[in-house]
Amino acid sequence: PHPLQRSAGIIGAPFSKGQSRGGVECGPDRIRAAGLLDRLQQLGCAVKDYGNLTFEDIAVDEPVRGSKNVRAVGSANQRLSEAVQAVKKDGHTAVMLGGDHSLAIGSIHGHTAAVGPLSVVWVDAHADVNTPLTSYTGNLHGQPMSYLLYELQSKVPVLPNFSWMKPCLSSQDLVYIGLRDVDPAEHYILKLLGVKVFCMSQVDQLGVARVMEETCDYLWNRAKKPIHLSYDIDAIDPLITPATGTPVVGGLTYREGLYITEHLCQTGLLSAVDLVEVNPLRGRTEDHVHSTVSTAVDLLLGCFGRLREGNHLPNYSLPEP
Ligand code: B3U
Ligand code: MN
Ligand code: MN
Repeated sequence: PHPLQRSAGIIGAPFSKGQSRGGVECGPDRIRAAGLLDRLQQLGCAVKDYGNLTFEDIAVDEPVRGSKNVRAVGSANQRLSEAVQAVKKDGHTAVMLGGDHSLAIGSIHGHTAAVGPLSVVWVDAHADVNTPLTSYTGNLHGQPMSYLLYELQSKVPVLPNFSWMKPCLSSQDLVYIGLRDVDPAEHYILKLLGVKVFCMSQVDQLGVARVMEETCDYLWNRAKKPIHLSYDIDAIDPLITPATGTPVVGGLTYREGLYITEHLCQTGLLSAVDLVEVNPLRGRTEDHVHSTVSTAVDLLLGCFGRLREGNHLPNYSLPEP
């Protein structure tokens, strides 16, 4: 569909308790301040900003089996899930601005609750599929996929403030792109479940165009379902997007990162997008922050039909002399 037929429903999720570095809660406002809404509208995309979520303040949140802020993460994601459901019921493509990647729990849960089974494309340096029992760090932003996958249900303990959610994704409906920092337990899980992974070696080998063709062929082999794109900014090389909590060398180029969004937009199936882990406090210079935030905006514009060849509105006409 033409971008004009699309609309974006934007949810800010200023939440950082899925990891330990302050600043990622400033992501949504920085991305808006970089002109996201105006630039989407210039493309011909209708935009509704649902504002920033507010999160319950949880006074006592002791670690559970080594994992930190479990109650806060559970509660925040419950609110996010409801917000995403409301945006989908209003008919928009949902855009969730994080915040850390633990927010994918509520975003994907809410998206599925509203539209049914999904295909998920997870673009990240990391697999984020630790269970609370395999995590070295205790950070929930490294665990969201383990809560979402049906196949891991028996490996994830019951956690406080998570009773509102149930797994809602089959491992066959998931593709990872950009991986280059995967823990041993995560690697074991990916192999055990036979998850489709295009790690950075495969991006090198195949090129991003073939990766995207194979991603869609793989997902559509089952059925064409609405696509949820969960984009961790740390998938992109830290030379371009350094303002993030856990940068990893050897990432996607700006062009590869953008191509992923353009390709998914052209499928016409993109139904929700997460853009997470932008941390304005992690850039050493203002240039680093600017480069990170403007790349995040460009990725989102790619999701809504911005083309590098140029765009014009369908009612465009040349001025008469
Ligand atoms: N796998 C590690 C590191 C990590 C995951 N996601 C990020 N970092 N951003 C973990 O904490 O589970
Ligand atoms: Mn991530
Ligand atoms: Mn990551």
